[in-house]
Amino acid sequence: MRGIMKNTMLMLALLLSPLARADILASEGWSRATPPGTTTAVGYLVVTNTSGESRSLMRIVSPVSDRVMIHRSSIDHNGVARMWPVGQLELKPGEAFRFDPNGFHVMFLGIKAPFVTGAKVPLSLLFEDEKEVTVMLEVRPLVPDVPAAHRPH
Ligand SMILES: [Cu+2]
Repeated sequence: MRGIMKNTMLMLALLLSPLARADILASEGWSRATPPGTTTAVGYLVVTNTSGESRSLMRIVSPVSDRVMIHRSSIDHNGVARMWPVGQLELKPGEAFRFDPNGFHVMFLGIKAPFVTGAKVPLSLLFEDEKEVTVMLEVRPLVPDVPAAHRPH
């Protein structure tokens, strides 16, 4: 039984390996714990295109959320933080694209359970040709400096 399990796992790994693009690296993934009753959450990470060609990030999915979007936030001329959805994202050759609290973020809409400090949240980046890169976001404590743009819509 053990051997069969091992073989199955190995086969699964082989089947999945074409999806794990070596030329796209996702790292430094993190998120914030969510306050009670909140159905939205944010995620940050760095996506590096180590290939010699541009790569298009088409969409992002996660089993923990109904929908995941790419959002961009900035401060308008009145000093008000705003955010808006971004469609696909093009990563230039060699580019390290950074999602961080001052620019682009991953927006979870409709999370199925609160994000708890210390938990790991899986995120899958879907590139053109259905190439997929999965990263785990580490949930950090909710701190008061969360920009206004990240309050529930
Ligand atoms: Cu957002």
